[in-house]
Formats: sequence, C-alpha cells, structure tokens
Amino acid sequence: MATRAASLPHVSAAQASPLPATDWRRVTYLIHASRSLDEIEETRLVPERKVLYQFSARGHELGQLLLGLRLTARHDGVGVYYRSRPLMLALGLGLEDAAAGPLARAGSFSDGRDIGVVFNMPSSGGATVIPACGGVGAQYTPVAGWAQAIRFHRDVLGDASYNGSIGLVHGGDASCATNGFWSALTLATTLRLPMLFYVEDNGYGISVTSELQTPGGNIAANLASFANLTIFDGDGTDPMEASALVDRAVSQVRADSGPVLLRLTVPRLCGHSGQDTQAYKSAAVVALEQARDPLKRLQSALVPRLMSAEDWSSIARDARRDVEVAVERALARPLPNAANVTRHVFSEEVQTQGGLAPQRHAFGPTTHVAAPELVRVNMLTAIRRTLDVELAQNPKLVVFGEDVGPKGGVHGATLGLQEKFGRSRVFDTSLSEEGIIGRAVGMALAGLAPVAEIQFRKYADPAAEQLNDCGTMRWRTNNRFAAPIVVRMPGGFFKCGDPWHSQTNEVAWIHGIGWRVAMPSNAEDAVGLLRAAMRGNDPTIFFEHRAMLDAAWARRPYPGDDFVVPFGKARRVREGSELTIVTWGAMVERCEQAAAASLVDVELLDLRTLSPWDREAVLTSVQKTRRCLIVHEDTFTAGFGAEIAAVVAKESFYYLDAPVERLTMPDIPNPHSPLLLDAAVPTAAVISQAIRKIASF
Ligand SMILES: Cc1ncc(C[n+]2csc(CCOP(=O)(O)OP(=O)(O)O)c2C)c(N)n1
Repeated sequence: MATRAASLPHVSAAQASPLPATDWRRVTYLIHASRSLDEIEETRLVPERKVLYQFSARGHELGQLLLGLRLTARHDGVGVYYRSRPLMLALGLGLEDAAAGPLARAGSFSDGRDIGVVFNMPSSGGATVIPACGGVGAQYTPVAGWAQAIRFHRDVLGDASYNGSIGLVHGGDASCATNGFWSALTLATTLRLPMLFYVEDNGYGISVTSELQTPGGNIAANLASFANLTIFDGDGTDPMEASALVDRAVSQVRADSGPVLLRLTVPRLCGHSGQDTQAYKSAAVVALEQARDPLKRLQSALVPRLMSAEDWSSIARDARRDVEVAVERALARPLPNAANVTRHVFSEEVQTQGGLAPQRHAFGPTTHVAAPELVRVNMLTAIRRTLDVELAQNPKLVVFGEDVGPKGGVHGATLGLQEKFGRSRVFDTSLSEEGIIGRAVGMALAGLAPVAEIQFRKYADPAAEQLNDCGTMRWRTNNRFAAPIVVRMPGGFFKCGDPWHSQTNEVAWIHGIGWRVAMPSNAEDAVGLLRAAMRGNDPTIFFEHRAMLDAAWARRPYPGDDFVVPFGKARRVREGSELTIVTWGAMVERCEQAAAASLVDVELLDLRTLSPWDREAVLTSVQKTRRCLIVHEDTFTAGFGAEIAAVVAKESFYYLDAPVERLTMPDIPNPHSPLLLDAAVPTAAVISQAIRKIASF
C-alpha cells in the first residue's frame, strides 16, 4: 500500500533553506533570458509581424526553472504546453532555437510547421521533451505512458539506466478539467507510476477563472483524498518555498514512491497570448498580480544573501545580450523550404526518436510468399497467433486494452497471451480510450512497440485527440519524433448490428493524417498485415471485422511466422473482363458471392489496405474492364468510395463505358434488427443487381 506523504501547504522561507541543488545563478540567468525573449517578441517581433502567434510566460518562470534544472536523468520524459518556454530553457533548449521557433524559421523544433511554443526535444543525453500539442490536456496521457515505459525498461528489460527516471507533465489550472488530466491521473495512481504532475495555477484559463475548472479553484485541495497521490501545494513566486517543494516532489518520484501532484500558484503577468488585452481583469487584480512578480521576489531572496547587486545586474545584462544575439541569429536563418512541406507525413527517413527504428531493431526474416499449413484457422486465431509470435520475438512489444488480460479480450483475440507472456507484456487498462492511446504514444516515444486494442471501433471516439496528434507527430516535428503504434480495432456488423458496436467509419482514419490503415477480409491477410504493422515504422489502424473473425469464408491456412503482406497491394480475388468491383473487409465475401451469381465477368479487387491504397491495381483493372463498382459498408457521403470514384473518374475518364458507381450503407447509423440491417448493409443480392445494372449501361 502506498503511504501518503503529508501535504505541505505552505513551507515558509524561514523553514526552507536554499538547497544546494539549486543553482541560483543559473536560475537568475534563465529567468532574465525568458523575460527578454518575451519582451522582445511582445514589443518588437509581434508589432513587426515577424512572430504571428505569441505566448509569454511572464510570471510563470520560477517553478519551471527549478524543475527543469532537476530533470537531469537520461530517461526523464517531459510533457509540456505552450507556456513552458522557461522549462524548455532549463532543459537545454538553446536561445537561438527558442527564438527561431516563433519566427517560423528553418531548423528549430518544427521547421516552421507548428506554432513556435509547441515544443519538442529528442534526448541528447538528457530528458526527452515529448512533442507538445495545441490541445490543452493532450500532454498528460503520453507522459503516463512514458512513466510506464520507464518501469518496463527497468524491471522487464532489466536496464538499470532507467533507475530513478521520471515522467514530468506540466499544465495550467484549466488543463485539470480535461479528459487527459483525469485519464493520466487514473493511470499514474492505479499503477503508482513515477510521474510528477506539475500544475501552474495562474487562476485563469484565458479569461475563465479556476473556480469553473475545479470546485473552489484549487485542484490540490480537491485531490487531497485521492489514493496513491502525494500533493504539494505552494507559492510559485517564493523562491525558497518553490525550491523546497520542487525538490521534495522530484525526490519522491525519483525514489519510486508513487506519483506526486505539485501545484504552484503564479501570476500571469501578460495576456493569455499576444492578442489578449486582459480586459476581463480589474485594475486591482492586475496590481495584485504585478506585486507577486517572481523575478522581483527572486531578486529580494538572492540579493544580497547569495549574490551581490552587481552580480544580479551583470547576469541580467548577460542574459539580455545573449537573447538579443540569439534573436538576430534566428532572424538571419533562412525561411523553411516550401518544397518540403509535404515531406515526413509517413516514414521516409528514420526519425530521431520514437519506436524501434531509431534503435536499429533487427526483426526476423520476412517473406511475401505464404507457407500455408494444412489446417485452416479462423481470422481470430490467426490474429492471436500473430500477436503470440511477435510477442515471443520482440521483447519490446506490449499488448494492452480493456479486458485483454485474463479474459483474453471481449472478442478473444488475446486469450492466453497474458498467461504466456506475463502481466507486464499483456495487460488490462482502465476504461479510458484517451488513456489507452495516449499511453501507447508515450510508450512508443520511450522506445517500445505498443499494440493497443480499442474494444469496438466506435469507442475510439474518446481517443480522437490522441489518435489525431499521433498521426501528425512526424510531420509536426519535421521527422524528429514518430510514435509507430498499432491500434487493433474490431467493428462492423456481426449477426445483428447497432450504432455502437457495428460502425466501421474507416474513412475517418484514412482522412486522419499519418495513419496507415488495414482492413483484412480473411485470416491469411490478417496475419500478413498485422505482422507488417507491428514491424512497421508508422502508426497503423488494424481494423478487425467482427463478422469475419469466425466466418467460414475467412478461414485460411496459417501462412507462416515470417509472412507479411505489404501495405498498398490489393488482392485480385477474381479475374474478369467486364466490370471491376473494388471493395474490402466483410464486403469481399458478399461481392464474391454476387459475382459468382451474376452472368457478368467480374474482376474483384480486395484492397486490403486503405492507406495507402492500391491505385495502380484499381486503375489497371478498370482500364481493362471499363466499368467500376465500389462497394463498402461505411456510409455513402464522403465515404472512402467517393475518393476512389474521383480518382477512377479522372484517371480512367477515356476508358469508362459507364459511370463509376458506389454501393454503400445509406447515411444512417448501423441498425440493430437483422431485418433493418439487411436493408442497410449491401447484401449479395443487392450487389448482384448493381452488377447487372452497370453491365447493361
Ligand atoms: C482542447 C482545447 N480546448 C480549448 C483550447 C483553447 N485554449 C487554449 S489555451 C486555453 C486556456 C488554458 O488555460 P490553462 O490550462 O490554465 O493554462 P494557462 O494558459 O493559464 O497557462 C484554452 C481554452 C485548446 N487549445 N485546447
């Protein structure tokens, strides 16, 4: 059982002596550097329209600097937000890069692709700064994943260099109202992760006061009875108090004594962003905030006790001069190269950090040629066996999701895997899809290979933000980071349907930037595509159609432990000369039945993967047959069929003898009654009719 350390509401300056660990000269330098950057941006670079989106950290600096200077372990992982620039400086972000980001210059942390305060920093022997996001609260669950990965590296892989490493996540008071915060808090406290939540409470989320984010406005007070969590709460403008609290908080998490929440109150001495005039604050509030300026309080605490007035001024001058030089150098940097704007959506070059590729992980041999066993297996067994083989071969692979442990998953895909590989490799999660995907992202960034299960496709909705941010990560960071996670996701109808368990909506993932998407129709392809996904270097959605998991049609001989199916290669299920059907998932079987029953010579293509999709196979086939029917279970409007139809219409315009047709679910949720379901999802009979109609056009 965890012991709860006593809360430390307000350690006074008298109680707390300056700690030897605090390099006050460095703190002094960095606070002035941060102020100078803010001021030069506010007074010069924003008016000159050189910085287009500006965020200052004035008032927030002290706690961040004290924390950043203590995050020195090689495997520390840090989650930050847009007001974290002082923390970044303390962690080693160079002044020139700090200035170049907001100027959207070449180099720096996103090469002009992202807002200049949406930071990231691969480890160069010290802490990693996990790619930040614009979405408030999105920083929390990836840090929980990082903290879990620390434990995995240390205890499961036996890597002693992870001893004492921690995850630190930084957010504002309003971020404590987000899904991400609560999800990460559940993760950290149930698993007793080495994770430090650092909340900087400035009383506002833009203009909304903290009483609307948590009752009474103090998240630390409200979490006082939360099990397995130690709370430290104090004044982030008082150098000695803040230093003492930061030191205790970091030490406790480093000692692996469970997660800590540290809340420091700070004034926001500026608008929320460059555009914000703070008209919603009264003059009295602004005056009170100014009176709490941590820079002034730092000066009073240090001068003359720890340094002379001349020292203080000289450090301030040095910082100012260095920042001015850095800004001029940043301004002299080239603008980003527009010719590169489409690069790094998917893996072209190995990223600096994230997943196994930067570690030059050696996978076993692979073949595209199946070595079929004698006995056929259903798709569920095929998936389970592929997970089993990859778990055995790759010690960094972890499989997790709701009920995947002792129960073996509600669909049975992970049955027996926890018994075989243990609770660290195959495990249950809390019921938070944001937590499942955010954790997967953090684990991937920490060098593991996470395979997450979302119980039903529709229940990926609460993870939408993490999925979206994961897909765009490589591009946003200009290939510095990628999180190649595999997300297994059953969906589609099964005997009956309903709006919750049967949705496919695969088009959402194809539209999401940076995701590879597989939707196999049978056991052999499921093996090859899942293995390709688990050995790949891009985030991948692996859609498991519920109707096909045990369908007799989908049973195939297991194709071997080395078998992979390359993404972007359609399977020609049936050769024909009069009409091409393009389809995937559960519709492949129905289309095959319909084609066999029709008198038309149909060529049937199973796309197998939708991102990328095999344009060449489709166009070659349509240019031969001169007719095209696209069949999918997803709804009609803006379904993936629309994209295929647009490409076929453009690229095969002169070859077509009939309009390109789409046969899909109507634009309704999946119905429950089998009668209604048959009226909605294309049946073999309806597909046959469409074949005849197009053939006779
Ligand atoms: C999910 C999400 N909702 C809304 C916003 C717009 N927004 C940006 S910052 C912010 C306030 C955040 O306040 P807080 O977390 O307290 O941090 P502070 O700015 O005070 O440092 C809001 C509403 C956003 N970026 N993300």
